[in-house]
Amino acid sequence: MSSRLKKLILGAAMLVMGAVVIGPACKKEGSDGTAPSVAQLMRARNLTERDVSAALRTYTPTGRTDPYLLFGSGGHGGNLLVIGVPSMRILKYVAVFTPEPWQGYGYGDQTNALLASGNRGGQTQSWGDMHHPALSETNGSYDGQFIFVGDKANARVAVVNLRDFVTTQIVHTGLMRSDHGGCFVTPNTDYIIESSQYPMPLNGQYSDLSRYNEDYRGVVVLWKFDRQRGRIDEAQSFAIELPPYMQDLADAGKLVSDGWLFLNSFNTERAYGGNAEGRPPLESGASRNDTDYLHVINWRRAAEVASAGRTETISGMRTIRLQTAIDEGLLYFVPEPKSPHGVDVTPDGADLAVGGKLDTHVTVYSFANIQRLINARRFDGRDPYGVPILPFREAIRGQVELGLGPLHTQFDNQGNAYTSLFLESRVARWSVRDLRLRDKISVHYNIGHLATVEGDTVTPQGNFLVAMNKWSIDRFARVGPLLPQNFQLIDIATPNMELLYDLPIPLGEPHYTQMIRSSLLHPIDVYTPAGHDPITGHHDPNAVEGGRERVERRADGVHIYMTAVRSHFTPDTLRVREGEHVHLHITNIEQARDATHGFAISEYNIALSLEPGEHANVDFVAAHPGVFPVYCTEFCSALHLEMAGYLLVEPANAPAAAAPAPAAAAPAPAAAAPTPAPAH
Ligand code: CUK
Ligand code: CUA
Repeated sequence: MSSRLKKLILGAAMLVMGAVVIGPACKKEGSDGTAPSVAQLMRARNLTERDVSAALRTYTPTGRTDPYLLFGSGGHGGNLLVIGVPSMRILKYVAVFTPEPWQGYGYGDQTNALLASGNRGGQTQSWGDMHHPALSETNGSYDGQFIFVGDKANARVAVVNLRDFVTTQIVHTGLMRSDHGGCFVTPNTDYIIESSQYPMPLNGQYSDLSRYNEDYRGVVVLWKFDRQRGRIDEAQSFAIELPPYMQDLADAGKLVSDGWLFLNSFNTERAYGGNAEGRPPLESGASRNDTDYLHVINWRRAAEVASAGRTETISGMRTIRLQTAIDEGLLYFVPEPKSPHGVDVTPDGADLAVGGKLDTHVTVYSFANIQRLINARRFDGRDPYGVPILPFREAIRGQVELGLGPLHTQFDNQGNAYTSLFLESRVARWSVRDLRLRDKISVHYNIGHLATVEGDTVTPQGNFLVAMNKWSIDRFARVGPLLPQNFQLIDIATPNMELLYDLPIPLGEPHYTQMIRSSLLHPIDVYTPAGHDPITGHHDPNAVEGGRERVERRADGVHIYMTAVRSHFTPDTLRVREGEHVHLHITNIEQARDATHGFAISEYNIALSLEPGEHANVDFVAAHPGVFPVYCTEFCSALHLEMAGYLLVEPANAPAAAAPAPAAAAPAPAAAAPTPAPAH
């Protein structure tokens, strides 16, 4: 038993014993004005000693913070979850693919352009299906600087800067319209990897399904990350064409396997449905073969091949054609058992664990064996596209029988692996070295991914595991037919895994999460100096200093330079004419922690969140004449309700005499020069 647990149980036992001693003295529980004892509470709430012990392991008194943060995909909610562990308190939803009014994301300022950069096919994409977050890594360990997230629905990757937990970039390529194997990063975050899920013609053009084998393709994209700039460099990114299997989850090699990446696939049958056209439905068509192919890809060599120019530009992306990938020895296949799902590289980089949804085993491949077979060119034939296939028996180190529906695997610092069993609704713990099942714990219900602390890095931390369960059925009070998912916190530092806490997740369906020590993150509290644009990461050229507020009419419309500070906007009367193009430049000049102001204009669908020191630029056309209240949406001070004003949109046909003198609109000296951008 760990000493941590002993202390906890001892603590709980003392509380309980104390309660038992004091208990009888207190006749009417709590009725004499004293707080009920622990024993009384346990009786009243029908709690066992085990429940109390679980509570003591998660309860976090006010003012104390969590040692771990869980970054969870928000599924088709499109945004990123940040949850403290072990308290399981939800700390933040970071807006990424979906407009989010609290953060003013997509409601008028420069975030509109950011969201619009994720539009595809000339179509506004106002949601995403976020599956896999990937924290940036240095030498295979999380470094707490960035997190990348993938959108399965529209094949997009977004960059979130963990300096301020703000989305700064969204990229996509015409090579794919859905992704799944991604994001994940190479051990120094040189590349963020994204692979397609549902094959399609890489040029994005129409081709009938009857031409599936010839025209449809999978693809893996290596997005080059420029850590200095905190941005993906699209020009330095490249792709590798793959056969039209359904590429699935993926992981990057590390330490001994650094330089390689591994993608699962299913549907090597190349079924494509058509159940009303005399063909088998996709689900049965794709499950006929006993094995599918694990893709083994030499990404470091691929990067050399791409820089040497052995690529073709397709849909605007440098692409290594399938034949080139085969000729250059970049791509190999190894069979993997029926309907594989997760592939997870062990912390030492030596082995890969693959779960087969329709198999009871996790198959453990040896990277050394794979290399030996590649170097000896020991192939068991080739797939229909000429990709060499390595012999299964010689590539694996062994198989562990775990139970029904193994999906994903994580690791701890004691040599254990933890695999989710979807069909069985359990987590299995097994020893990586001897491939032996140690124990299992039930979860509720239908677990998908699971996360241990830094459990996919070279430095896993152990202690806690979070099971991400798809169904919650009877775990929570009834709220109608659409139920939340259930994140369950499990203590893995105990001899037997113990379930501690259920957290309902009432938005989207989370898939993967990653858990990191909070101490590795160093986010800022305010933007200093004031006038910062969180998306560019720079001082905004339109930033406004106190006393320099002004109104300028230019060829492109009216520019109103404003400040926000407790408890007023300056100017607070915004006078414009109907049809005028309005540019608001608003700086929250506060430098106090948590001194956020909102900025909303009725009817114009404008809602900003201005964090201390943040600058926002808003563009809109004053299409509707009238009187529109403008107010702060954050209860920022005792005079918050007074932090308001008016947008006056004067009708176009109003007599000229009604136009106000400029001085009335601009309290700052009219001659004030634009604020120079201070050195940053
Ligand atoms: S997938 Cu959802 S449970 Cu997209 Cu990682 Cu396995
Ligand atoms: Cu500012 Cu309320």
